[in-house]
Amino acid sequence: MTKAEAIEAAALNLNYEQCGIIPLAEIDDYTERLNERIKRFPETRQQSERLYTFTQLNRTFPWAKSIVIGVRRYGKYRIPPHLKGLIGAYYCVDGRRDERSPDYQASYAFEAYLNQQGLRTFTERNFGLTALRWAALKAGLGTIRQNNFFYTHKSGSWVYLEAWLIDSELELKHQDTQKPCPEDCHRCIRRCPTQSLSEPYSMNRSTCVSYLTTFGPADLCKEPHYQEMGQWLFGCDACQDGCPFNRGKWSEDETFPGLDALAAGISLEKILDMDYDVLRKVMAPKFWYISEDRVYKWKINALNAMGNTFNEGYLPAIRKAAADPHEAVRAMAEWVAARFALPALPGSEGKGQDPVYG
Ligand code: B12
Repeated sequence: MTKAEAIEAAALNLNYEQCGIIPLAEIDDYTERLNERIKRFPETRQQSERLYTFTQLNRTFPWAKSIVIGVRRYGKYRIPPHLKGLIGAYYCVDGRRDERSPDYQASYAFEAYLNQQGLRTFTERNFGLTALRWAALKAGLGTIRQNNFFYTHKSGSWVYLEAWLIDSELELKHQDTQKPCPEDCHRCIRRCPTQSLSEPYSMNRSTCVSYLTTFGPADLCKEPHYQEMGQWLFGCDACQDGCPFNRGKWSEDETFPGLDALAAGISLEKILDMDYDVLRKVMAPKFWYISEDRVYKWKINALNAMGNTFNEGYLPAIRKAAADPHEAVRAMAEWVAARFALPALPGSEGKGQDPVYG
């Protein structure tokens, strides 16, 4: 067994679905993908430009020689049914920071293995140290489909990716045999609620629901896509859910530690009622794209989702939110109440009919 094969065997032993190794410089043509994306959506330049650091890794890590890529299936966990369509599945079972997660533990165990082999390593577990889909494609571990997602034969797109730099010139590539997307299949594009995905192999990251519900604006009253965001509270899976290549690829065989207990406390109404301390101490560590100092965004998102239902059963919760300690939440509640064509809320006479933020 070669050293590269031994690394792969160790990864598979730790339940990685796949593992590959590519030379460091092979990632560099990702620059062209990024150039194309910025040219297509110049309004995303500022955010997208940060991703150039995913290439030319030898500048920051002169010792690094190769990239080890690991693919992990998350389409095996039971997602509480009432969270589907509200919270992106990846975020429900996110093992990047959750020490209880078997995936978190495997990631550290794999890195320890690499180090035991005398390899110097570096990784970045939050957002990845390089362009993970592009690296996995180069290693032949799967394919990238028109919705930009990386798919494996076994799990469809319900996989997430990890990468480590190592200081040894190793290579381990596979051959992917999946069929490409039929040219006339545009289901993912049709499914995208905001037309962020409007053409194959491209997307506008600033209008993606996943962005709008997380890092994006807290002030959804001004957000042109507030209606299309539908019920999504955190993340979005629309372009993956609609893909025929994902059919039958999710099997709920395992439970994710703590998810059922946490989910019992999550609904649109429960979020509106949630104490800020709970939002900071329970929600922020789990769903960490909304940081502790922005947790009021959860209430903004819940109000927006309620506003998109026109379910009058939500009115008491919306009225209560009009007295929330956070000003932006109060304003959002007023605005959503106005969408229900309600009379002005008590104490806000004259403001109820017009959206607060126009
Ligand atoms: C920035 C980022 C985001 C941003 C912007 C998304 C984006 N697509 O750029 C935001 C916050 C919106 C986001 C959201 C999500 N993300 Co994200 N994100 C990333 C990150 C950090 C970089 C992505 C990137 O390189 N973007 C730049 C553009 C240029 O690349 P791209 O969109 O991936 O497009 C590729 C294809 O178009 C391909 N390509 C172009 N032309 C052609 C032509 C052909 C023929 C082929 C084959 C390919 C091809 O080249 C591009 C390079 O890979 C990666 C982690 C990482 N370090 O790589 C995770 C990552 C892409 N995210 C991931 C996930 C799961 C999500 C969410 C599903 C979470 C959720 N449930 O809400 C959403 C989905 C949003 C969506 N519809 O894409 C996973 C995807 C796993 C997979 N199976 O593909 C990744 C890989 C993280 C991980 N550790 O696994 N994300």
